[in-house]
Amino acid sequence: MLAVTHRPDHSEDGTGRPRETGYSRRSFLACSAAGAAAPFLVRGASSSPGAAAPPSGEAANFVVQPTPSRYFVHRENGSEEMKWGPVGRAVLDGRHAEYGDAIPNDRLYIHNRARPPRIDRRAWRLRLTGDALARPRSFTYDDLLAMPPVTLRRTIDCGANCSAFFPKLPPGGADERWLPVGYTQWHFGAVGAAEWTGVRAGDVLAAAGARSPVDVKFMGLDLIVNQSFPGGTVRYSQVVPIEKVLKDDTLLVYRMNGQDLPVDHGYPLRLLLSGWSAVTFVKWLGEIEVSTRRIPPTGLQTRHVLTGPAYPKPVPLSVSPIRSAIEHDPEVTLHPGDVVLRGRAWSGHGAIDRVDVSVERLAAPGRWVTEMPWRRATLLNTPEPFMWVRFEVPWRGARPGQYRVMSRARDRAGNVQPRPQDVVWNQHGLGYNGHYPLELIVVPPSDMP
Ligand SMILES: Nc1nc2c(c(=O)[nH]1)N[C@H]1C(S)=C(S)[C@@H](COP(=O)(O)O)O[C@H]1N2
Ligand SMILES: [Mo]
Repeated sequence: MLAVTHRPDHSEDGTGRPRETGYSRRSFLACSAAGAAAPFLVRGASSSPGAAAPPSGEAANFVVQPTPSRYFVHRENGSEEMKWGPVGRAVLDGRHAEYGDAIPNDRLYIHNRARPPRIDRRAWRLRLTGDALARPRSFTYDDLLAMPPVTLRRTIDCGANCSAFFPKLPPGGADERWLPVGYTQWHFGAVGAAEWTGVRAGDVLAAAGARSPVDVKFMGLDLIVNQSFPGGTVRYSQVVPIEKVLKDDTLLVYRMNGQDLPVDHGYPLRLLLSGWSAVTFVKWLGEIEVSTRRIPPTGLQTRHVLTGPAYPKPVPLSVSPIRSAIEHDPEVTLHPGDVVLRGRAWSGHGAIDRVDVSVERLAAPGRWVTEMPWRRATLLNTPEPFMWVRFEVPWRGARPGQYRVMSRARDRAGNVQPRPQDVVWNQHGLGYNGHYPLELIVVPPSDMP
């Protein structure tokens, strides 16, 4: 028997809110005060306009920008999931508009574990430190703007996207070691894509005179309250091997879809590692340590690993798995007749090669029968590496009923989304990429007045 009261020591649930210890007003204020003491911050996070400290007992809100419920599902504090319905709908806000390849800046999913630090970019500095640097130095925002800019179209996909679809326990049962960790239960929407502009990380390292670097540690300025770390707080950081850092498409990004990064997305500067899981895209960068030695992962990165009965030792999360999604919200109602199913597919291994879509019909409670066997979708634009591709498939003569729709993508490296029952379970719910069904309803238009 599993003791339900026991939880492993992972109080971090992916949102920065300790589960066991509670989130006291005092610890929130302590966090804000520490933030205000840092020289580059104008004010403590809690004093930002319209964001007073929460009344005691209530959780802090870690998201700054508005997240209207027609575009977002609130998953947890600091976890705002993108709704797929609007992405596929032609009419938005009464205007006739369509999403292009990119998700508009105010509609991209958000995954914050603390209130974003308030940063005055004139006072802000990016510090380059470490024993691999001949000329350790700081960069101003203008220093970075003066370097050659690079613009890339890239998907951004949370490692824990689709985590809600994992079985809560490993198939075949679990012992105490593998009790699941209560991270944010994302469905398909912890993903987006944008046009990112910034400078090459390699150019910045070169400007600081990097010699024989091995590992690079990217550190964010947000201060995360989490009682399972010494002092009860932790900074968001990621250690990345130099081979990845020096790739031409590894950027320090200051612009998203042609505009300054929004505060929630890392203003003024964030990391972009093409094809890697978005947990590595450190936001609100303040310091980069460049070392001639291996740097052990610290902080939350120690938990960004695949671990479970199928893993003899924990495997760090790096390359983002192949995934796809249909541009509908679950339970959405369609009308009978000819339907076009649209969606997007992406892979951290490279460009998408092919997508298939199938439809099943609920014939009796719990019994799904094939309505439309796997059918190859048309790709609506030329697949590019690390950028999602749009696809569509016709579903002719949809009859009233309850359905589930699945998409299954393949990339040019030959990776295919597995069947849900073949996805390898891991305790942190990372990397789920089975072709999971989206439930839809087809009903005739109502003739009620
Ligand atoms: N400093 C910092 N960087 C961070 C995070 C964070 O909490 N703090 N969250 C990470 C995670 S898990 C994801 S999925 C992405 C989310 O980026 P977005 O909010 O811009 O979509 O940022 C990553 N970078
Ligand atoms: Mo995430």
